[in-house]
Amino acid sequence: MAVRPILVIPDTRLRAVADPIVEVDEEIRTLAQDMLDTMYDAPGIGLAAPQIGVMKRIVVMDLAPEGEAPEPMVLINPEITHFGEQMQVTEEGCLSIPELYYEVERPNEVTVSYTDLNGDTVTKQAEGKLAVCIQHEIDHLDGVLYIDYLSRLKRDRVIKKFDKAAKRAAG
Ligand code: K2U
Ligand code: ZN
Repeated sequence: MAVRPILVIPDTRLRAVADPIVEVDEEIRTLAQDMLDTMYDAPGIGLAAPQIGVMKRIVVMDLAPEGEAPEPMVLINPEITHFGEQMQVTEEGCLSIPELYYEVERPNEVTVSYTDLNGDTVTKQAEGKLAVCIQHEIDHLDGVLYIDYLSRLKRDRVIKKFDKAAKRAAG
């Protein structure tokens, strides 16, 4: 049980490619719980391991409506095996790019295959907000951030804002 610090851009670890997980052991189970604790504390509906500085291919999500029983999901080595034809535009945010929200266009439906905490392979079809979250989190495992889908002007404006804040914090 541990809430861990969430990295914020321009931390370079957010741009690295995470490593596959070879074995679902106690270390991975503890990491998954820490990620869920950190996500709920933020609060958020998803979190990828690189966002807490752990370069492993694992993401957590919980899209249960507020006030209802939590529905935690842990996806190890997730891969999208199919993208739907239809696109959807939704407003996205990111715990590593705090307090900014922009509209992003993504496929409305995906099929994702992953390993669960029991070590079993799961294949799941998702649409709507769950499909968005799955794509957003798996992007994090490849060093891709949702601002990369914005116009160059908007993206550069966001990067400049956080670069300036980082320089000020460094003194
Ligand atoms: O990866 C993250 O930074 C967690 C995001 C995941 C997410 C972003 C956009 C759309 C769906 C999921 C956080 O949950 S950001 C906070 C948030 C919460 C609800 C809806 C949108 C954004
Ligand atoms: Zn994010």
